[in-house]
Amino acid sequence: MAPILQHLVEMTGHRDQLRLELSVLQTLLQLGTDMRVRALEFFFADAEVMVRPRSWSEDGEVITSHCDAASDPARQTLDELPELARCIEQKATSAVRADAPMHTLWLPVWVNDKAHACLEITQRKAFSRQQRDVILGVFRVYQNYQNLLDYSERDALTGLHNRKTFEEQFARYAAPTGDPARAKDAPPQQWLAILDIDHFKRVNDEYGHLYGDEVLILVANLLRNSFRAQDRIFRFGGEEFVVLLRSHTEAAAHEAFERFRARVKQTMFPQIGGISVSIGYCAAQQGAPVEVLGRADQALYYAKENGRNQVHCYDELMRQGLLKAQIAHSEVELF
Ligand code: GH3
Ligand code: MG
Ligand code: MG
Repeated sequence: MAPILQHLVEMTGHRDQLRLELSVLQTLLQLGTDMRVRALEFFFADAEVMVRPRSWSEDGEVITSHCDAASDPARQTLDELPELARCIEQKATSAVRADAPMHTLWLPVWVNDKAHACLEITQRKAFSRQQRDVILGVFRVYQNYQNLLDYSERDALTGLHNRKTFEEQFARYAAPTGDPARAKDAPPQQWLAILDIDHFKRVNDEYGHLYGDEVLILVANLLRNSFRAQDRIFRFGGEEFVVLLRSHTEAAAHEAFERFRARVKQTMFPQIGGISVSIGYCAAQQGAPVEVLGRADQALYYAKENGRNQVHCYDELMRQGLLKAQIAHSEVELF
């Protein structure tokens, strides 16, 4: 089989966005000599669009960054790459820069009118027509496949990540970030929260399933607008959502979840009026995903048992001895 076909077969065999990205870079590397490729990630920081390399080629190998986007020393503003900035603004499919002796080709990855990432190819000679055609062909296969993968990872109603993707993202997200030897400050801690809409069954019973669905979509939008781009939000099923949040302190994590709770409480939902959410969260560093989820769930259960519309931290409840008391109580009831 021709090497390029072999690479395409390998590329479309992946079920994970990051491996797919590494694989497309590896494929592109076959299309020229003396070529360098990078996958750039776009993100917001300090009200500016930033760019940073997420993975790149080095001596023919493709490697990926272990840095958090927001604290990546290799980050720069999009304005520092004016050709690319113009391309994004015009929603164009590609941009080039001939900065002798180097030639650069950028291919933004568009998803629903938004560019989240961009492939960058740099080489010493100008891109020939034929070379560009092949590169664009590979890129289109990549983009189609990526869209398909993205679709399978999202919940159809809210567009949030679904439960299927949680474990994989948890492993990547909860792992320590950056090189601790190089980091000036300690990396932020990870927190996991489970959010559950209070008395949601009543919404369905009183107004019907379609109105219930509308509430779920609006709550998902509130979630997207309330947390930062580097936080991860999932719809876990029904009216339950999970947030993976980065924060240096428990107090700051609490504040973020509390702000969200208050925001839901203040929101008027069409026809239905007000609703509320209960939130349980815990530190996410220790244990398998199921153990961490179990701890957050205990804190959520405590919130539900104590009047709903509140935020509780598992670690704090343990410090206060409140969860032990509750478990002992339920054991008495059980037996
Ligand atoms: P609590 O405060 O204890 O959480 O009460 P609740 O009524 O929210 O809890 P319960 O788990 O009993 O009810 C959840 C309801 O969510 C039941 C189910 O019909 C509804 N539900 C689950 N998925 C969907 C969905 O996709 N759309 C709609 N409209 N309703 C859903
Ligand atoms: Mg529930
Ligand atoms: Mg509920």
